Amino acid sequence: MGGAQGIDDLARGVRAGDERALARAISLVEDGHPDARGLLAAVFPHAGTGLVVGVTGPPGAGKSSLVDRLTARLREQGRTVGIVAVDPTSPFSGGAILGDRIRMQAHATDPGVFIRSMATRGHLGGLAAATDQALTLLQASGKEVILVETVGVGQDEVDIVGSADVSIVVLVPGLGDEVQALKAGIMEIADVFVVNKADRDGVESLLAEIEAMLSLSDSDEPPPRIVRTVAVEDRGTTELLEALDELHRRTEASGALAGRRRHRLQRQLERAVRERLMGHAFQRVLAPGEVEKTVARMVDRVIDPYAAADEAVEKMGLPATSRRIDHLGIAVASLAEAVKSWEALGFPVGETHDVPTEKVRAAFLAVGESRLELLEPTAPSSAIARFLEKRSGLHHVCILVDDLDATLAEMKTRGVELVDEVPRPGAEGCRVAFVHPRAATGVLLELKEKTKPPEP
Ligand SMILES: Nc1nc2c(ncn2[C@@H]2O[C@H](COP(=O)(O)OP(=O)(O)O)[C@@H](O)[C@H]2O)c(=O)[nH]1
Ligand SMILES: [Mg+2]
Repeated sequence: MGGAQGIDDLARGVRAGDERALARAISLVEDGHPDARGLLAAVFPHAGTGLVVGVTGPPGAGKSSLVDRLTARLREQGRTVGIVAVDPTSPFSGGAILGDRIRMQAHATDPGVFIRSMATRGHLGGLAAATDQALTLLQASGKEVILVETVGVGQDEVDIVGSADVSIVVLVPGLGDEVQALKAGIMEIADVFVVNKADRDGVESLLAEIEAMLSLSDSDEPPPRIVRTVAVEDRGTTELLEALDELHRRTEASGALAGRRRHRLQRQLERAVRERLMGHAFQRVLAPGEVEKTVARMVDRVIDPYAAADEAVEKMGLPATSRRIDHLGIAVASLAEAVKSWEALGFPVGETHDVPTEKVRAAFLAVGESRLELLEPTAPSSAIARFLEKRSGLHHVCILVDDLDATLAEMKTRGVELVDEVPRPGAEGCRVAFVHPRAATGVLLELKEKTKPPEP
């Protein structure tokens, strides 16, 4: 396709609900085509409505059969439907999708239904990103309900189901420890449990298993509904749709639905930033030759993965970490005298404050982006008092770190002599820890965590 005109036409086609335009648009986003970006920008203002229903569960549970039956119900009510089958294990020619296609044939000629399967493609952002974009396109096309079928294995799929407006988990009796096996990740996000194939033995024990699992939850939310269905006989599907609609109304009224949608947008932002940064990284600093050289140094144990990442990030022109000098601490016998001296030098000194845990009184003065801290002991037992018995002047250097626990843990593995192995409360409500002067060329080092925004 070519240029802005082509994109405009395609966007118009999508918004009009044109089936061929939608199919082409979804292919573009799935392939990571350069035109996809402009297309998404054009339709984005018109997306955001249309209920996204995630349908997940093990292969063969009857998800496609349920989607088919729900679609029939929705169409009877005059509602338009989009169906996205996410199946990374099975490309287009795969058996499962083929089966779905045949089953869905009844809807295939209905202009109120659009059916599409997605498979993993190699481009950055992966399946979850491509699925989000397909949902945006389907919403922009005016589909009122969008059913997303996934088998719920792998992080991508958990992400997809987790960001649906409503999530259905489909289970069937007689599969043994299925509830146990699904527990990780998927069970927590279920809004509705469907016990499908309720024509089979073992329904009661599966229901008991689900109830037992739900009774362990400490959530304040109302517990998920459990609905029994026999998809092939179209039994229970009306109740299932009622449960979905009821949930929709309730979460819309409570604001929970808006919250989920905000969360989905936030994840899209994070994913897009990650994708952009990684694209930049692979182009600039992780080009094939560069990667090999760095990995060779890692193989030789010359550099560790984190230091290598710091190098790469620095080459991208970004600060590797936000470490910087927060302040220099100066021990003084009299704070009042020290304030006078520094103000005479032309540095206004801020308010005096007591730090009872350290038995000191302190005041800060700004020097550009950094600061000096003047420290006067308030008791003979304070560290500052003992320091002043031997000398005066520079007492410590304080460095700001992102993650104090991680910094301490790393220093510990390097055998650094720490005064504090566990952080303690310091001035200005921040957590701090000291490194022994023996480990830092004779200077007492204070590490401070940036737990609140730096002062202006
Ligand atoms: N006995 C019985 N079979 C069902 C039921 N629902 C679906 N099936 C069958 O189970 C098989 C798998 O169904 P399908 O919808 O493809 O499952 P999916 O892999 O979860 O999408 C098919 O042969 C269906 O006909 C049901 O409620 N009862
Ligand atoms: Mg299926």
